[in-house]
Amino acid sequence: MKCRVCRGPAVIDVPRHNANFCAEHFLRLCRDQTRKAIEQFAMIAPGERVLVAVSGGKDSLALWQLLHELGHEADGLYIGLGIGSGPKGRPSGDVGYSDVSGAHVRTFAAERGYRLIEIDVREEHGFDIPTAAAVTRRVPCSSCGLTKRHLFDRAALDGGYDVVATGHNLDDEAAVLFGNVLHWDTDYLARQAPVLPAGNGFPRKVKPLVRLAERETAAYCVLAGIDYQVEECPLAAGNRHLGYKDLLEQAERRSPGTKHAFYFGFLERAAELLRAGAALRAEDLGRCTSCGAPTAEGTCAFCRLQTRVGAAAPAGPVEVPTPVMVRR
Ligand code: Q46
Ligand code: ZN
Ligand code: ZN
Repeated sequence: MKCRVCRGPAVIDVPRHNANFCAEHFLRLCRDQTRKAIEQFAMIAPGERVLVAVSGGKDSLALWQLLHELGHEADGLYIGLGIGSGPKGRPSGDVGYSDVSGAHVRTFAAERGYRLIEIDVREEHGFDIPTAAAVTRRVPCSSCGLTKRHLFDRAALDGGYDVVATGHNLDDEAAVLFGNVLHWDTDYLARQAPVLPAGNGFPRKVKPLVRLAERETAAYCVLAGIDYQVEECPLAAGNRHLGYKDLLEQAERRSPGTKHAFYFGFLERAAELLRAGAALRAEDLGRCTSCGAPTAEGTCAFCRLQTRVGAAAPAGPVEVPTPVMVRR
């Protein structure tokens, strides 16, 4: 197996590019693909300040480093969601998913001298995601996604950032697209884009890793020496989104390039038509009477969640419903 670029020994094959790469040229490929996505979709202009949503997983840490390598000013925001661990004052040694994820992010940022902002939902807003899921009786990803979106938007606007970047990769986007197509969810399809423009009180949101597959971001981390949270979120097990990923992976194995053709074919041929049909973020939103965030109702969904969970948080251990669906 030889590197396509230098003919030296290759360390990874990339079937959809019909090529193998050595470590140096694979890392370069990842940088080039990220730069290409940023330019292709006009995600980030030179000199703009980027806030990267970092979870401690491979995609977000790879993204953070890639943005620095490409010369962008990128700070990280980590949100402690309180997943997989007990409340404050728990016995020492009870370290859960969120604690481990946070530790990876802190070490990563400290080693590279990147600026990290942290928000602990439990400390600052009085609830955690397992409790919110138990109180609302909805899948955890529902209150989790809502909470993350709200806090990222707010932190970006408060911090004067031009754009929020997330680590969604090609597999993520293809799987979400697959789910939305299966249900012909035209509202979600109209909003599925690698760039969501700023407006109506929301910052611009971009996904610079859409040209990289999940396997490639993992390989990037290994080859670039990035130590990431390898565990999946314990609340994600069994959701349909993961099932769609498996289905698409089977298709990809039979026919390399399927995911890319599916997702980029949608963006090139169908997305514009759907957007024209939906008034994307066109409705005039009011402002939340409690926190000032944009909302169509008097109080925003995050403030309603916070009030509801705060008023109804159970004293004992929480029972979390099994997740069945994730939408992003
Ligand atoms: S952290 Fe939150 Fe994810 Fe866990 S509860 Fe679902 S949305 S799966 S990216
Ligand atoms: Zn090479
Ligand atoms: Zn609010």
